[in-house]
Amino acid sequence: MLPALAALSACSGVQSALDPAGEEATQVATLFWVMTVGGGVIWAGTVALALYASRWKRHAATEQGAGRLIFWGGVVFPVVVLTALLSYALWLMPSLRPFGGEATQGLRIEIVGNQFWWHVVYRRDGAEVVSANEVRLPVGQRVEFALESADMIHSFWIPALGGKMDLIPGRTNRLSLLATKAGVYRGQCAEFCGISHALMAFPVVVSEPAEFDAWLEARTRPAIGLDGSPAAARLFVDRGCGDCHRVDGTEARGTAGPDLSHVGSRLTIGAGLLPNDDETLARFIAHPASLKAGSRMPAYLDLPAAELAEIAAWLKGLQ
Ligand code: HEC
Ligand SMILES: [Cu+2]
Repeated sequence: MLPALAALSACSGVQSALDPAGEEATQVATLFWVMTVGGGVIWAGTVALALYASRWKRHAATEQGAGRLIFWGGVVFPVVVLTALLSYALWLMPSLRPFGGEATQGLRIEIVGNQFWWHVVYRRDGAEVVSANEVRLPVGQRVEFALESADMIHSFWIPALGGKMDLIPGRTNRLSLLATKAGVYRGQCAEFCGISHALMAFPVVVSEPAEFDAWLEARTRPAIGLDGSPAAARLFVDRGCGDCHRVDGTEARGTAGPDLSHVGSRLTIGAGLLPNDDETLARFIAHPASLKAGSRMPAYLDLPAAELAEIAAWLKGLQ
């Protein structure tokens, strides 16, 4: 009973393919239920027949009668049922991968998978907004994704919105999603890519188009809190953080790590690892690998606590 309950509790919530909030995910969920019910009916029929056979008083069946049973029950029935289920699945396939064009209203999101974080670029009407480890989408608008990888094969999967698609080095894969319900969901890398693969997730925020537009527009400018602490901004560059991270409006121009231009406004840090606040930021910066094995960011255990707190507070202020 308990394992069954535990299994079922995974069927709702922010990362469930059975609790769809997008057009593609709804089709996947429908396909799942049709296949499950179809399989269930056949299973029940088989069990009923087996029970019937085990209780059946022996009486001679004619060879003709047995032949008829085998023909209808063993050939016609499975062929009809399997053809129907397969045709239904094949009929759904083209609509599960609808592509771009004018239907996407010009919003394109490029995702680059890295061990173990996501580089995210929004493009619309020539504007470019760089972010990381979080995806924001307008509700009711089709969005096109271009998926690439910088190292391993990763897989981009937002179960509540649609099916998964691999990120393959040297290739650009395309995916399109239409979110139908506003809310906060969770995406996850779905292809083993190294020791912290399981910790390579990201929040997905689906909001009303006007809210999304305002959010995107604000991201085209340097963060509000950029001048909050000139000392911390200086430290960030002097300590080499800027060699790997970009912060719009400063000298920090690195690309080996996530863009931190508006990191303070993200829901999580470390790709869905921890809630985003001063304390978790400081912990992550001091020793990423103790929170996330194999993390490509070096430890900063030699950084004085006061400097660490100052940098963390400044980053949290980058809204
Ligand atoms: C050698 C490159 C490198 C340097 C130098 C570096 N980082 Fe990082 N940083 C990374 C990488 C790679 C990640 C992604 C780690 C992961 O999630 O696995 C990261 C992640 C982060 C994150 C979490 C970002 C997010 O989107 O959740 C913060 C915050 C951060 N670094 C701050 C700093 C600070 C502050 C410094 C300087 C004291 C610094 N980093 C120096 C490479 C670097
Ligand atoms: Cu992975």
